[in-house]
Amino acid sequence: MSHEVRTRLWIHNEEVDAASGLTFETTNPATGATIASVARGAAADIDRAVASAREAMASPEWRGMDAHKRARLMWRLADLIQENADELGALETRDNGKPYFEARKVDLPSVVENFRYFAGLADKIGGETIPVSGPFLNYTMREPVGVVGAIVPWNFPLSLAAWKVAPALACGNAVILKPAEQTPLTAIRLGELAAEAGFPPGVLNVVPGFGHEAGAALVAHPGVDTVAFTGSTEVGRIVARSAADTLKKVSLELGGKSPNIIFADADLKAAIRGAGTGIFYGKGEVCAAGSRILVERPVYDEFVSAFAARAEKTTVGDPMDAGTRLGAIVSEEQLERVLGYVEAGRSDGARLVAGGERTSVDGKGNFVTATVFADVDQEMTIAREEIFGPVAAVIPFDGVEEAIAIANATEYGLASGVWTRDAGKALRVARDLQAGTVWVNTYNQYDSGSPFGGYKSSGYGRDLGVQAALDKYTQTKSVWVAVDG
Ligand code: TXE
Repeated sequence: MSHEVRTRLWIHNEEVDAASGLTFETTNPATGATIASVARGAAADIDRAVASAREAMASPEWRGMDAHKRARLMWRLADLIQENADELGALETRDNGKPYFEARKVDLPSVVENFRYFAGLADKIGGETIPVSGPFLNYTMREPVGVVGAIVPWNFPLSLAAWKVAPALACGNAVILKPAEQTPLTAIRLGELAAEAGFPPGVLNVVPGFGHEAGAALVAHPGVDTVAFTGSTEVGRIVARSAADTLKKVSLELGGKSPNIIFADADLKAAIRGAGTGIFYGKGEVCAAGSRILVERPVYDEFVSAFAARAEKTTVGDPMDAGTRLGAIVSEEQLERVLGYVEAGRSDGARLVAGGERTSVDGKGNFVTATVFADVDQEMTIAREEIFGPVAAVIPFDGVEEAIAIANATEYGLASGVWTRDAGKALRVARDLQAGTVWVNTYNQYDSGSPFGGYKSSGYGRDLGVQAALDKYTQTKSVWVAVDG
């Protein structure tokens, strides 16, 4: 990689050390090697970032910027991300452990597309004129909310940052981005590229650091107007509670335990492929992972043996190798969590039909084999709790009613999948599932234009989509003008 890894805070378009002078290490989970020491942002740094962002929001350069120009800056940033996609993809792979082909061929193109999509929105944000009673002209204006705190996790560090930064900038806000402590590197680089694209100082600040330090300070800060959070349900609750003190709006994209329902009349080959993508893509460290695979009894045995064979063929390896399909689990801590769930599956009496082992590449790294448990009961821990790893729980069912009942018997409601050749059945199930996304005869599809977010304990608010962007990142002003006569 030719570009030097950026490791400091990015505030007011400059690299700075943390006020405390402290740093933390970020490691490559595929080798255990330290990649870099990163500045450990905390409350004093959040203060600096907020001051910078508020200055941007008050400045003619940003607040007064022509919307067409804002759109052009976003396009320029998209171009720069594309020009640097090899470097960013490799950095993401080193920091997160995901296969390079996922980072480079899936994540990076979607990040570029995201900035372009929302660049298109930047100069199309208008209000309404409303036919009110009386001699008045009434119209609305959609104004930026102000300073946005964006807190993102480690599973899709750059993509999830883009999901928040792109619409927030399109709507004219200033953003303080707090990446996860496990994967801070691409976010810092994004700050640098935004400056290179021409965004004025303070429009995008990046403060790496720990959740309980930088993250908590960002949520509590009175100078931050809204928080867009993706992470665990547990921390989502803490964020919502803390944000209440300053009455800031929050949006929460949290965990999931998504059902992927396979009916006996499905194209079974396609369903097996889809179930594999659903749980093994991204090492299963995907909030929408199809971690509960519900299979109708007539095809249950056939599915279990074919799916186990598929899991056995999911190649664990060096994330930089083109043939690798399962990379390294992001951290030692997460690996322990995943292995703990494998143990829970065993002791609860589920039948382990594939994987379930810690493994290594060249004797190193946090790897686990693609794991499938069959004969899982909805009451078991592995069917109720988010594992966030490549561990599938296969659950048998009889008929539509039971499928829907099992699918909805979870505190979560992020995503879901349905596999059937019967269109009426698919639509019925899509109607009755309590989930923010339903995929029919496919899985893990995303688009900048289609809203994504949860029902129930999977959170509230949506990422992506024009309406969600306007809801989250603008506020509405109603203007009344008395008209003569
Ligand atoms: O998440 P955290 P963790 C789930 C998944 C995973 C588990 C734990 O099941 O196994 O959560 O992961 C920041 N105030 N998901 O512990 O802690 C933190 O620094 C403000 C699902 O890594 O929620 C990071 O930037 N911020 C999920 C971000 O929150 C705080 C993605 C997420 O970290 C904070 C990640 C605080 N008090 C984990 N504490 C998904 N839905 O995709 C932490 N953070």
